[in-house]
Amino acid sequence: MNERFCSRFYARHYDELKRYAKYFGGVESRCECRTADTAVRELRRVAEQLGGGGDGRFILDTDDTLGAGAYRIESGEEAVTITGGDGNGVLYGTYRFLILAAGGFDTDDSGKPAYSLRMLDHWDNADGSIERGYSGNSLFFADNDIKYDKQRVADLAALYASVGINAVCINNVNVHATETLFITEKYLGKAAALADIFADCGIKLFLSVNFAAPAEIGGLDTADPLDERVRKWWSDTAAAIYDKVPTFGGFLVKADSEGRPGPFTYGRDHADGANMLAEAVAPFGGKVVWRCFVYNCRVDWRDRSTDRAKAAYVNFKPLDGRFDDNVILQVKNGPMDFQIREPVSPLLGALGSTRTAVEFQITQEYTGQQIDLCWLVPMWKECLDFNTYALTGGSVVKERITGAAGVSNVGDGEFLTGDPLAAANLYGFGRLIFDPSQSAERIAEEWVRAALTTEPGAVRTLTGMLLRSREIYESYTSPLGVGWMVVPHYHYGVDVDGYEYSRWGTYHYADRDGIGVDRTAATGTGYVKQYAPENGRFYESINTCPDELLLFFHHVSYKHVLHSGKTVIQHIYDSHFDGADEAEKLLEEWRTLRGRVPDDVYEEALRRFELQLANAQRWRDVVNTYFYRKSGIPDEHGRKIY
Ligand code: GCV
Repeated sequence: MNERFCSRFYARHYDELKRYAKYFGGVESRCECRTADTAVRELRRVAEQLGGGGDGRFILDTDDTLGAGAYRIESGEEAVTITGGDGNGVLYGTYRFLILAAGGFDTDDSGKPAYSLRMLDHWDNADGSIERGYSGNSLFFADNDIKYDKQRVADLAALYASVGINAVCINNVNVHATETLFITEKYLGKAAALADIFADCGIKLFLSVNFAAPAEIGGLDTADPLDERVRKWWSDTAAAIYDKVPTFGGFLVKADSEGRPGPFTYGRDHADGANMLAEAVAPFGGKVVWRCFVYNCRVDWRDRSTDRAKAAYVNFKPLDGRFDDNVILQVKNGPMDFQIREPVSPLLGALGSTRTAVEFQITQEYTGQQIDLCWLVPMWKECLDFNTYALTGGSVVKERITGAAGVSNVGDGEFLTGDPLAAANLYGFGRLIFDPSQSAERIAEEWVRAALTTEPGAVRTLTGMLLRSREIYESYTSPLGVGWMVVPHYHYGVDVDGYEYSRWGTYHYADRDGIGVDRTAATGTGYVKQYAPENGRFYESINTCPDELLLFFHHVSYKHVLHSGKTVIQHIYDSHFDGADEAEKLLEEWRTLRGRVPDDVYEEALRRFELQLANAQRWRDVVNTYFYRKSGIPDEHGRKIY
């Protein structure tokens, strides 16, 4: 039997779906498009899985007044009618019905995507490895080639569509030699076949491109974006791509970043670079998603005036308004690099005349690597709900962006997301960017019920674990927003000084008296000036800066008293003791779920909760010992510090 309904991602027992069996007698589609056809096939497959249906049926229809991607689900005695604003809406509505039904929710629902770009970025390499991947190897590549299991990719596309994703970039933004060739004749046929699988689910395929491709593979002596030969090369390349892949979405670009080539080499700026590519894909309706993760990764740690946090704003703010309409700037949620706690990037409030997408990292590079439980939706929500005060009215991040991209956390391992519970991050990302007004609680509960269990006690336990997990992870890792303190390059596990004397610009500046980075306008790097005054003033003053970001913005004494009433040093001790205790509680709670969630999920996650506890205890002991030795201040409660 052909299992689908997104394979094993959602309910595997189909118990709740059986309550709707009467509708699975047939599907009447009044739409003529491939995504609606996918919906028909999906419903038939579920019918088969349920062992047939009753006299009722599904009616699939479109009503373009609803808008692109929108859907409405209405149940009657005889039929469930799923109406989409277009074919994608029909498919989204179909999956929404199945998810809500599997989770035991009311299935009458409607929705409309908040953004036109809802993207997943894969950092997959042609050799099959995945940069910052914790779930096995690539689902798209192996042996320096585009090679994949058709069924698994089709399952993945269905899963992505089930949460409304409409764009996927399949290769790493760090484009190596083989991937540079993906835009050439040799690979385009294979890329086209992949794009076709995604197109069945309304998803456009993007490729990350190497900015220096005209010189590296095009036979030119330059990749200067203002050189006519270079522009022609990209235009011809785009035409060849669209000839083979008519549904192609466009290019994703990491330029002048961490060793990647870019327009700076030729004395040009990022608007010159992005617009050149935009012009090449524009005739075909393509887009250029251009990353703002541009910073100097070769700084001298002795130079206290440089500040990596300032880089994206410095590089892109002056270019506001110069980008073509089909360029979307992709801005990481924070100014540094996907740490567990960062302020919202000031660039997200600063680009009034440029299309912008926020970039979140679903793969848990710095947030537990799919070993430690860390559900990221609450963190992403904070970013989307942040008022930038950049304009009067409409200044909240979620109202200013035209899309969002997430760095995907999937791979070819037994569980698509490594840790089966990390699937909640993938689900949460899709749902949140489809409709950012939803609460984290609701999203967590939906995933738990659709994916694992509808037993009320277990749902409460699991939802609670997800909702607490980000703060637990934060409490035993680096304190009060200062970030890093991880094992260099690998980024899992504690190494307080791992990056302290390196070139990456990621410092905590701890000495015997205090810790933190002074980013104030008065005495520090001046980073706070990148915010609108309402936010800048708030962060500038040690009296109003929120505790959780204090060390991001200020260098303070260990004896500084937080709003919580604790000193900084006591907070460090307490949060690390508490964090390790909480990690132990997560393990204990998980143990109560034996036999109440699928066995394989239970065993796999159990192993990870045990590793998480060991990790949290090590962080606790290393961080507490480090700061005790630095400060010489004992723990008020006399607990064991080494
Ligand atoms: C794809 C961080 C990661 C890199 C990643 C980079 C980026 O620095 O450690 O692996 O490269 O971000 O977002 O480009």
